[in-house]
Amino acid sequence: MKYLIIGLLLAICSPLCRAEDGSRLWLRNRTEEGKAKILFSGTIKGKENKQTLDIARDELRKGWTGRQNVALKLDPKAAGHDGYDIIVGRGQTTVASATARGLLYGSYALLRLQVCDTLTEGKHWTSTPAYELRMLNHWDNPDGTIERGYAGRSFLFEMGNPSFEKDGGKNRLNRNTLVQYARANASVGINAVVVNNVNAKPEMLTDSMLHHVADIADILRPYGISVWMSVNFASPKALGLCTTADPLDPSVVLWWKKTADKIYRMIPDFGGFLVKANSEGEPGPMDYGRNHAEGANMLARALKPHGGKIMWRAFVYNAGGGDRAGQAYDEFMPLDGTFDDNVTIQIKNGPIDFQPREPISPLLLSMQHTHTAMEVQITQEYLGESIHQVFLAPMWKEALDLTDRYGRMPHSTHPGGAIAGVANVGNDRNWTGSDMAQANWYAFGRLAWDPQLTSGKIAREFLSLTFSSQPQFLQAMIPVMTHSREAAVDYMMPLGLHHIFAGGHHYGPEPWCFHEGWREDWLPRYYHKADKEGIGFDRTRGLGSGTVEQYPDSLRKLYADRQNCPENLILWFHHMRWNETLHSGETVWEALCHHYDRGVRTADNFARIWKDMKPYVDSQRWEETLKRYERQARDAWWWRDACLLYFQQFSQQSLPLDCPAPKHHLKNLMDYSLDMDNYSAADMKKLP
Ligand code: BDP
Repeated sequence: MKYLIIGLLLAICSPLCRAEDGSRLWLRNRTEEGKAKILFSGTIKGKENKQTLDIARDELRKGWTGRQNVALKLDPKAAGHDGYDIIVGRGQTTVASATARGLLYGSYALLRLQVCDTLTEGKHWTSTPAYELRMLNHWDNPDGTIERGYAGRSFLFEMGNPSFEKDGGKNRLNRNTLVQYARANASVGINAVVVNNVNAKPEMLTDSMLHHVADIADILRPYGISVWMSVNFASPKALGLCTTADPLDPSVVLWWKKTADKIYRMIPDFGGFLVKANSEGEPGPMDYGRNHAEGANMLARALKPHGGKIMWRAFVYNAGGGDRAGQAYDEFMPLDGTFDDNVTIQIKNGPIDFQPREPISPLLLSMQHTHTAMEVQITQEYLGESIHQVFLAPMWKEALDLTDRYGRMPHSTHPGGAIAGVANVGNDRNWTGSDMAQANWYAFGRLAWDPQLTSGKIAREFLSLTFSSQPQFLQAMIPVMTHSREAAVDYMMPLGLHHIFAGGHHYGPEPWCFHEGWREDWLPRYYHKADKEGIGFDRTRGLGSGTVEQYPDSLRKLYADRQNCPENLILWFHHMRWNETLHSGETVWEALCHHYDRGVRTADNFARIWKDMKPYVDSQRWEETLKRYERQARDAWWWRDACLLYFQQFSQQSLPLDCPAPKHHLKNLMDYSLDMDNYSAADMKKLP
């Protein structure tokens, strides 16, 4: 009896048994008020800085479990650019910075180190951010929906959902949700937020919406976060205030100037505008015969007196404009050097569109006289939404490393250096739809601060802070996370294949996808070009599209040469014969089969490993995560069978002997259509 009671008590008290809903993210190691004192020295000026310092103190008071006192030291000689120094001294740990924001970042860093490192006397760390602007781009719409969002609805815009409180008939922001969101961002160094979708509605610039955005800005400001907006280039015309949106028309210039003045009266530290122009049907300067620079500079000049900036996107491709992969370069390179100093060209990491693997965008490497920023996608539009557990740090590092090595304009050091990530958060309790997807939000912030961090280190930090720092758990799960992106590439589109998704939702495989009337470059066949001869997109000069020529010399030589082109991009740059031999000694067909198989095996293995993690994780998150790993493993088979059976029609070859027989029939897969609106990880029955 005695043992039963003790057992019951243990069970009730054990943190593993307590369900966790994931809402506390990686910030869950909060204790009751610690014993140590949090001290401060220095002279703090301004209300905002004081608020920021108060937050730093509060975080340490609640999160610091050490016995030593912590001294926050505002010191002009300490790390600048919002960086920090941490010194573990005798009897006291010091966090020093030249700015209040630096003290906040240093405090979060100390709390992280307390879990992920050992704080022995004499140790010290100095860290400054690589990018000045570390931005999240929300694709949230004023009606509360989120484009490519897989974590519920918007907590920034939805009027009337649980994130909002009714207030005398008016809907106001839920302050607490925004504070938690701000903490999460600040804890990983994110310091700028674009609140709305790049496919922007003109009504974003109405007074009531601006007031709403100003409210958001007030809450985020003490956390060091500036607020930005996406704007619709045709706003002055669409709102009926001008007869045109021509950027050279004086009435348009004046309208934007007045609008900017108004915004800065409401939000003095407003960051600026993000603009998607002349892309996928959005309006832009080219509607009036003007170029991107004329459009961007006109807006930039309206914001300049207030210190505001323009992020102008280079995601452009016109029907009939040649190889889609080459169009951003063709459109923007001739304009290099014509953009104003407060304009940054925001360029997706790859030349097409956030595919599981793309080569680096040649535009990112080539602009020399223009500020550029890389845009990555945190939300998993093309990587299994919030169902597949794919850790994206390895993918982003691939792009960051190449930009570092081959970029003409060292992206991280030029003034105004920026990086943007399309957010994966919504009003789901766990913010990101799945607990593991939080890792991608975390990783984006950490890499934006320090692109030199390894994926393994970021995974270790995330797992320790969010789930458990038990060595057995970390040993098992760090490799799962760091291999997960390559596994997804293997079971979705290996060897440089791209864009062979189902049209519309982009979740499942559909290499055969065809819709009457769709643009050719929205169809998978445009990208895989499978035929009796072989498979792959020839982008070399001569018979191919020639866009490989857009790369700097050393990369161009590498990619253009089918003998030396990295195997993981071979079908991106070359149309290969089915029986052509690769470096591995396999034929293209064999390699394709083996990659798909490896993906399936690895995904199966992830689910098995997670099953064994039960002792280390609370039941709620363990179960939710298990469902997703199992779903992912099943989807991997679906992908593999769909693609191999489809391509087999062209290769006319049987699967290699070591490949298992397919589980599905091609016809069933082709007849099947997934209703993504009613699809969830829990829903195991819906698959073919
Ligand atoms: C694509 C998305 C689309 C976005 C577009 C963009 O499918 O929803 O609007 O990118 O980045 O990946 O503008």
